[in-house]
Amino acid sequence: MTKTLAIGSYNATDRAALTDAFDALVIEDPSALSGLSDAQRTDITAVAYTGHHRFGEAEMAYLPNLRVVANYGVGYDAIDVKDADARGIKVTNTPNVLNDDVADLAIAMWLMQGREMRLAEQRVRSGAWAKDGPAPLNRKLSGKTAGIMGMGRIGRDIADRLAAFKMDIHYHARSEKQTPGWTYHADPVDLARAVDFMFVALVGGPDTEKYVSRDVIAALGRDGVIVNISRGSVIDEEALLDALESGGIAGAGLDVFVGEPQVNPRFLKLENVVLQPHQGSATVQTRAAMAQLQRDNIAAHLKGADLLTPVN
Ligand code: 8YV
Repeated sequence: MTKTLAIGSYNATDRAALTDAFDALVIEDPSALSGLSDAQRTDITAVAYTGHHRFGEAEMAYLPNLRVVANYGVGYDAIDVKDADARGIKVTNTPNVLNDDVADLAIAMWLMQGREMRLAEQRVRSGAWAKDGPAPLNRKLSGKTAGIMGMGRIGRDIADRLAAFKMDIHYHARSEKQTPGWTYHADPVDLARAVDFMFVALVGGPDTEKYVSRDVIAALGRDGVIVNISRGSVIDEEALLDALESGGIAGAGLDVFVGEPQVNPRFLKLENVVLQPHQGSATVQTRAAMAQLQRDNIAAHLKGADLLTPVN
């Protein structure tokens, strides 16, 4: 019997790597735990987890000898770490290997929305450019003021990219960080008030639910653009939609949504939003690196060695 259970929807390459390396049992989502035999469940000591279904006490209770949950992704908000702690279960994630891709997409969405490239491309494709002339002028982006909400590894990589656009960089985090002269704001509303564009790079989970609140969105103002590459849950989505519909802010670039992959249909009617299908880390190279790091954590556990990237 195998000690490793893979839970979630893996691509063929990653699924084969898990079964080749660990003879892993694979189930599509945690609801299939109840279908495992007693012998299968008691043999499992490691879970390779991917996806956004909740994995907490109820799911852990099916696996009495579980010792490690190795998450595929840097965000592990689907996994209840408090429940894991209570059972002496370690949780690992896949930090750093995806920073560049996620930061690149944040900048791409900012440029696409800020320079209204989606509407401009429609003007070319529809023939309106030839028929009605050039698109209306849009606004200069370089040299303005950018705010990073959450100065972790990805937030820092976004800020480093923005420095190349000659931006005045401000940020909010739980505490002030060592930075090359960026302006710290202890309060998220103060940050929003001070910047033209806001990049949301917060850790998902209960502590950051709607952290980008209606007040934060209002403080960003009518010319503001919000870019979110973290989790849909960190923004008050109803407040964001109200502001986008009313002109309370100019636009947004969103790679993550509450209830994804189902997206609030109000977003689909908006012309001032760039919508992406949670593809921040979705390149061949980065997903391979994430999968390898997930497997390396499981291999370390099975050998009794130190885990590479524990979060608890
Ligand atoms: C992946 C992510 O889309 O790393 C994360 O937290 O959100 C992305 O890299 C996701 O984890 C894959 O399930």
